[in-house]
Formats: sequence, C-alpha cells, structure tokens
Amino acid sequence: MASPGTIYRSIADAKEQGKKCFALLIDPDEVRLQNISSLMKLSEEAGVDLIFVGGSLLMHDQLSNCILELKANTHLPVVLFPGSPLQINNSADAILFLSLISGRNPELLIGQQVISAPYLHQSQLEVISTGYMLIDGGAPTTATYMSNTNPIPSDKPDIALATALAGEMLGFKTIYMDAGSGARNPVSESMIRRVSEDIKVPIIVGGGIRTSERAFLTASAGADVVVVGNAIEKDRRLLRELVEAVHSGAQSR
Ligand code: 1GP
Repeated sequence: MASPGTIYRSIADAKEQGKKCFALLIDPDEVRLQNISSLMKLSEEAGVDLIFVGGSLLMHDQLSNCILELKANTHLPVVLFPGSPLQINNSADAILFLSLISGRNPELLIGQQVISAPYLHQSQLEVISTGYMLIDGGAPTTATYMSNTNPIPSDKPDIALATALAGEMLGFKTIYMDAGSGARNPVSESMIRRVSEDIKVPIIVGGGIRTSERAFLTASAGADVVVVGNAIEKDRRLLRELVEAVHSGAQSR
C-alpha cells in the first residue's frame, strides 16, 4: 500500500511540474473479474497513473472482489470514487472524499460524510477531500438522478468558477468537474479553462471523454487529472492513445 498522503502528493507534484495524469475508472458492475489482470497489465504498459473505482449506483455486490483483484494485479494507486458510504473499502489505497458542491442536497454536502468519517478515521485509506461538481452533459445521468440535484449548466462557466473557488476556499484539496459517466457532451474546454485559470488545487475532469482529441483538449485546457471509464469498457484498445493524449496535453499549455 502507498504510504499515507502520497497519492494526493503525487497528483499535486505532477501539477507543479506541469504534468497531466490519466485515471482509468473501473465500474465494478461492468468489469469482469477475470479480465482485471490483463487490463492492469495493459494499464501499466500504457502509462495509466491512477485507478479510480466506484459508481453512482452499483447493482452487483462486486466492489470488494474487484478491489482485491485490482490490488493483486497492479502497483498503480487504487482510489475509491464512491457513490455512497456503502462503497468505503479498506483494501483500496485512497478515497475521493466527495462533497457535491454543485448541488443543494445537504445529505451529499455533509450528511453522508458525517456517517462515513468515523469509518475513514479508523481505516488506512488516504482521504482526499474533493469538491465534486456535476456539469450538464446534455442528458440526465445516473449521477444527477441519484443525487437529486441539478448539474451546473454547461454554458455557465462563471457558475462553475464561483463554485470551484468556494470549494477551494473551504479547503477542498481537489476539484472534480464531472459531466457524468457516459455523458453525451464532456465538460467543455472553455469551462475547464475558466476554472483552471483561477484555481490552484488540482482539477479532475471526466465524463463522456471518448477520443484522444477530446482527452488532449481536456488536459490542455487545464485538467490535471483526466478520467475515462466508458470508452475503455467499450474498447480497451483505445487506452494507449488516450493516455498518450492526456500526457501530451501538458506540453501545450
Ligand atoms: C464518470 O468521470 C467519470 O464519473 C468517467 O466518465 O465513464 O463517461 O468516461 P466516463
């Protein structure tokens, strides 16, 4: 397991050095356990930086086995991206401790965090406080439905910036702008640029990124960590070019 604090530090250090990180999102409902070993081999060869695992709604009780399989097959950091406190799992290395700051649902701003905190306090998980912002991706997503919140309109970069600034001032260590898994439209370059120009903490961006062009534009607009899930579930042969595109997004800033 990574020593305490090292995963966030590695993301922040990469940002300081102008490097971009690629996070592969594993949905435990979608991945076959027997495929994890080859997927992790491919991920390491392709230069993936982080493995995120979780989902807004899990239908099968596979999270725990999925994490054990990931940990058995890769040295890459395994970071929980939980849809609920039920997805806390001590076998991972870290957790994005999310507060849904784009919404006005108190349960997701602080309620579920209060329920989770005592468990996290006793765990070995590195806790990465994350101001989580849902951005309208052109159609309702599982995340917006399950959270019972309105996403930030995609053509309102000022709202996104003001929300991210509030998150940073409140002490969140990272801001995650998410159009939602399988989003029709990913978060726009102009919104990412607007937010990243004024935000100092690392910015994570995901949702609906399917091509290397979009991955490159997302990174070069200012995302420090680019997250891709769906596209790799559909065709893992894309992984290498998506990772390369994100890493090359650093040079163009
Ligand atoms: C969703 O940001 C992630 O929360 C990744 O989205 O599955 O569409 O790549 P995709």
